[in-house]
Amino acid sequence: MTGKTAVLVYDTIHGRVLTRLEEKFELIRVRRGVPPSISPEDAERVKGAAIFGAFGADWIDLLPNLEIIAHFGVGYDGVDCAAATRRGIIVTNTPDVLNDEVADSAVALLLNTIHQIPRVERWLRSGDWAEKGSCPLSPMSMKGRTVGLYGLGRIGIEIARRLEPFKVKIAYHTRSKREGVDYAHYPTLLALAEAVDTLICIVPGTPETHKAINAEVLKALGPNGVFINVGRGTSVDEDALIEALNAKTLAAAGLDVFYDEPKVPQGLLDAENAVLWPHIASATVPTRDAMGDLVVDNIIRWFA
Ligand code: NAP
Ligand code: 8YV
Repeated sequence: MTGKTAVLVYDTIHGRVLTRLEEKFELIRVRRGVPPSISPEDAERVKGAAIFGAFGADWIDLLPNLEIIAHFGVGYDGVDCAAATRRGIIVTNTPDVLNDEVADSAVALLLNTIHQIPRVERWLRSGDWAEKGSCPLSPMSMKGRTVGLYGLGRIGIEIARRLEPFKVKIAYHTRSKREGVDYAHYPTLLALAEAVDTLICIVPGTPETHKAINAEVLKALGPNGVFINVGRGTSVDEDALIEALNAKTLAAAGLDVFYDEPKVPQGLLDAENAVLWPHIASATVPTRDAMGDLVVDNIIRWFA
């Protein structure tokens, strides 16, 4: 016991969070992804929690004096907010500081997918270029595309702005039309998918967006269609996506996020027309440090 306020942290949280929290708080480190495990004495002392991903009622109910859950990441989809709200526990997240990084990554993933960059790099590294000659062409191009954004919030708008110089048409679907933009707004996701050939998902994971990107939406993109996901994997019916990729009713997909991370279905791993990233859209040291600082600042401000 140190006399300092005790904060529970996942042992694998970004290092900057640990370093900065240690300066002011007593850290109670727990393992992520296992059933909750903490001594009753420690549980009693915990007043704050710095977490990422899942933090359910099983944890919240164990901590009688918890005041704040500071989530490392945008949104609250892993946190049982209903359980937190019942207890009057504040929940914070880390928006804005990663907008540019995630938007850059979204454009990179789109280009990687359309130009089949992982495949062409394998062609060079395997020696095929020297042995077999020029590598087979990508059937897809950015030229003439209409890009639909499912979500036009803090990150969505940054993606849209970055796409303008590519001379593509831009449209979007959100529940409320966004003020101050000229992009075409569609009232439903299906109407958007019918109007575009490229769909970028950047909505939060909520019950409303759960598996919203289904067989019908994917089919509407057409055989030249490209689907990019930098939002949440829970927004996608992955079985339908695998079927569309295999049947080539969809040309390609670029995915940074998956339904049940870190598990990636074999059907996606086997799909040559999919580019797969391990949830790294915000993963640079400067951006993760900025997210970590926001987690710590939220906790410091709360206890101040
Ligand atoms: P944001 O500013 O809250 O924007 C969310 C957008 O989604 C808004 O345009 C919102 O518009 C729309 N939306 C929400 N629910 C919707 C629904 N049911 N139907 C249609 N549109 C809906 O959030 P953000 O900061 O841009 O972040 C978006 C999400 O990206 C985060 O919640 C997180 O899940 C994900 N993310 C992923 C990474 C990564 O590493 N891959 C990094 C950061 C964030 P309306 O409210 O008008 O519908
Ligand atoms: C992180 C993210 O990878 O901020 C988010 O919402 O999805 C990513 O920036 C994640 O939060 C780290 O666990």
